[in-house]
Amino acid sequence: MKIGVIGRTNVGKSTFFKALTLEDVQIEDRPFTTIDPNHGVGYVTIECPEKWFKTKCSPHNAPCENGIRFVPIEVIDVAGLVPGASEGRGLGNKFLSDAMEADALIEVIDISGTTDSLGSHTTGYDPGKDVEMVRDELTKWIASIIARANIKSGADPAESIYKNLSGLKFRFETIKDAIKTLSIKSIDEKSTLTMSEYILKKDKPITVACNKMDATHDVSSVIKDLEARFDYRFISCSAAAELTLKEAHKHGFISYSGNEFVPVKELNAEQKKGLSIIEDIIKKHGSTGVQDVVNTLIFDVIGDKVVFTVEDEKKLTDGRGRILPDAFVVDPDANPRDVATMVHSEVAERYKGALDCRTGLKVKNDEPVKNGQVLKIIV
Ligand SMILES: Nc1nc2c(ncn2[C@@H]2O[C@H](COP(=O)(O)OP(=O)(O)OP(=O)(O)O)[C@@H](O)[C@H]2O)c(=O)[nH]1
Ligand SMILES: [Mg+2]
Repeated sequence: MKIGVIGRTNVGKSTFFKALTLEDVQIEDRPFTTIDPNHGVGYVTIECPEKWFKTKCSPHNAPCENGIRFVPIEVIDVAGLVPGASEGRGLGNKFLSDAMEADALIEVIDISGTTDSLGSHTTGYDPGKDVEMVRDELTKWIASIIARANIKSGADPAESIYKNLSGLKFRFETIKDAIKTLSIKSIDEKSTLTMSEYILKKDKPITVACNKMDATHDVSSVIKDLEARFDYRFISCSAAAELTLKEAHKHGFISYSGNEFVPVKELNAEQKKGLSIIEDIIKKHGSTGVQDVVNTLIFDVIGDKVVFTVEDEKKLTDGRGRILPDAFVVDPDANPRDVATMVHSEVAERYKGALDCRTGLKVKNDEPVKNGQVLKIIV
């Protein structure tokens, strides 16, 4: 699973990315700070099954903090876009192909309305304009690639279009579905646009991170307005607040887990003041929202699941005696055999079945696994 962080320039994409990955990236209050994409590892979170099993985990691939497991996912932060990007304006459409490396997208918008369509300072800017712009630029750009497909008479149009879109991680099935469902008969301006919309919706699910909520007067009415206008999930967040807390935690000033933090070192007046502002944000909104954006995208919008795997169903250990060591993000329809493939190709080859460690019962080989399930793969 790879998530792309996209959006108009100067909305806080790199701040959001850094808050997830703690990679050292450039953040500045000006347009086009990011040019080349940044790659890192972020996490989706889920309750650790240790509590249910009344044990204590010893994680391997997915760290655990206060009963919350952090399951790794790849994240890319790309250059920002401006209106006309699909035709080369701003940093052009290179960023668009960088973003298509991802299986799903977090679109960051600035709900404080203090930056305009070109990323310059303003007041009262409507963030919905950016949602429209990003949707239109992505759609037009993909449509222009579909339009270049060289469909020879008698050939399967899906194959030519798929070939043209290669590297952008669209599925062949989706392209075939689009042609059938939309009854596409010819490649023209209208058909390429509707096809582009269809395949983007299916293969690049989006959740919108409504960033800078700390600088926004009435967050809920902005979100309500956006929800009435667009068919996306909108989650408010403050990437800057999350980044401050993660860095303070990393450097041993505070302990931050879940939606709470406590100082663990004597703090100076400036640090205390900064943290008290963030405390107010959390009191008002429940959290900084950053992790909620990721979890909403993974679990609610895509429907992916997290599955834990063990070798010994009684001790819940792997071959090295680590308790509940590994967790994987799997597709919505992944079955136990697919989970075995994620553990190791060798495990998949020797796969004989799987046990649900909570019930002790065998699970069906062709049924989708459940979120939070602990499986022993029988080999
Ligand atoms: N108030 C507030 N400011 C933020 C927040 N997140 C980011 N910013 C500020 O927004 C400005 C732009 O941040 P970046 O992360 O560089 O934005 P970007 O979208 O990556 O910008 P480009 O790469 O230039 O497209 C910086 O001054 C950040 O400190 C937030 O949650 N609240
Ligand atoms: Mg950036």
